Amino acid sequence: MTMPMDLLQRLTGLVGSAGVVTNASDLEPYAVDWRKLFPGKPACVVRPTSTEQVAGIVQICRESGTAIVPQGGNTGLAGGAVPDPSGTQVVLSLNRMAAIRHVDPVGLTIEAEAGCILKVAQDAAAAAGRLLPISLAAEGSATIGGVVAANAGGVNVLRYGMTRSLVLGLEVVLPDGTVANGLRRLRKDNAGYDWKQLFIGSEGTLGIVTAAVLRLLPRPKHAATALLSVADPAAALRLLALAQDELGDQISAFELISATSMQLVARHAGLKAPIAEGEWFVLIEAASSLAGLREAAETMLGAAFEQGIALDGVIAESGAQAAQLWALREHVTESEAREGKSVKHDVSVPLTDVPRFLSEAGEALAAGAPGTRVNAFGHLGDGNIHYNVLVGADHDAGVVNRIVHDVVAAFGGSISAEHGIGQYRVGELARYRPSTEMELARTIKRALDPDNRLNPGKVLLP
Ligand code: 2HG
Ligand code: ZN
Repeated sequence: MTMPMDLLQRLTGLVGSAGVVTNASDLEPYAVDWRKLFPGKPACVVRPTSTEQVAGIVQICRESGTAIVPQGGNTGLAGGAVPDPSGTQVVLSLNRMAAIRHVDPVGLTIEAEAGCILKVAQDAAAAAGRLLPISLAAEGSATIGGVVAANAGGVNVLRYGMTRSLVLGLEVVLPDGTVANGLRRLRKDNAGYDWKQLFIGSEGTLGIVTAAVLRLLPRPKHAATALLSVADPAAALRLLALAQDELGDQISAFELISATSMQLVARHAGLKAPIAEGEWFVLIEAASSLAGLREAAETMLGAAFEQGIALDGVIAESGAQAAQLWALREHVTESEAREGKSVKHDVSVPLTDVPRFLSEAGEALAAGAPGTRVNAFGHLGDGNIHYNVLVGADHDAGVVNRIVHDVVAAFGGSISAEHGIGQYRVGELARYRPSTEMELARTIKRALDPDNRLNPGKVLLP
C-alpha cells in the first residue's frame, strides 16, 4: 500500500522535505523496536520542529483518516512506539524537538521538549547543582516525551516514585489537533481535574506529549553503593528491612540480581562481581547531602553479616567503583539479548510476596515449560521483578506468558510494573484486568480519540 500523494505533499508542505522521511533505508530505525521483535512499516516518518507543526500534522492526518504513531527514543520493550506492518501509519518522531527551555535551581523545575534525551536533561539539572532522579539503562537514548508517555520507572522509583510523581506540567497535542498547554511550574495546583495524569503512561494513545515541566531535587553530595550476596530472595527482603533501619529514607535503589543474570553479564559483557559467588545479589544505593552516610552503610553491612543475612559484600570506595557495581546491573538486559531468545515479564507483586512469587513461578515453569531458564532481576524495593524466561526454539512464548502471568494474578500482582502494555501485552491486559476497569479505559479512549487514530492497537485491543 502506498501513501496517498496529497497526504505526503501536505505533510511536506508543513514541515519541509527535511522533516519527512520516505526512503526505505532511512525508515528502518523508526519501523522496528531495538530488539527487532515488532517489525512495522510506516507510510512515512514526519519530524516536526514545533508544537504548532505537531498540531498541523495531527490535523492533516485527521482529514485523511490516517493513523499516527508517536515515537521518542524508541527504546521501549513493549512495541508501543512502532507502527503496524500495513504501511499506512505515519510515525511522528519528536526527535527534532529537543530543547531544554529552562532550568530553575531554586524553584526546582526543568522544562524540556519531548525529544530531549533523558541524559541531556539529567546533565542540565546536574550543571545547575540539582537532580533529575529518573534513572534507567536506556537514559542515553530515551526521550522526555517517551519517558512521560510511558510513565517510565527505573532504579530510583523506590525513593522518588515513577515519572508521574515528577511531572508538574504538560503540553499535549490532542487527537483532534488542538493543543492543551498545561506547562505550569506549580508545586501546588488543585484547580479542577488533573488532566495531565491521563496522558502520563497512556503510551501515545490519548495525545502526543510535546513538552513537560519536571520536578528537580536538591543534589545529594554523598552516595554509598554496596553489593551483597544473599542465599535467597527472603534474605534479600530481610536485608531491605535492615537497610530501612540503618539508612532510612536515604535509600535510593534496592536492586535484586540473580546468579543467572550475573552469569549472563560475565559471559556477554565480560564483567564479574567483586564478591564471592552466591545465588542472589543485592545492589543498594543510598544518597544524602548530610555526612555520615558511609558510616551508616558500614553499620548496615556489619549487621547484615552478623545476622547471617549477607554471605559476602562490598561497599564502593570511589565513584568509579560504584559505577563498576552499577555496570553489573545495567548490562543484564543487553547480555540477556545476546544469550538468545527470551520472553520478558515485567511484573509486580506485593513486596513481601516476592520470594513466594519467585518460587511458585519457577515451579510452574518447570512443570509447564520444561527446559526454560529464568533470568530474574529488577527493582526488589518496588516489588517489581523482570522475570525473563530464556527459551529454546520449540518453546511457545504464549504458553510461557500464561504460566507466569497466572502466578502473578494469583498474588494480586500486575503484568506490567513499569514497561507498559504497548502491543506486546495488549491481549494479556484484556485477559487479566477486570472488565469494569477495561471499560473505563475504553470510555476515556473514546472520549478523546473517537476514531482511534492515535497509536491504534496499543494498550487497548481495537
Ligand atoms: C531494567 O530494569 C529495565 O534494567 C529492563 O527495565 C528490563 O530487560 C528487561 O527486562
Ligand atoms: Zn526495570
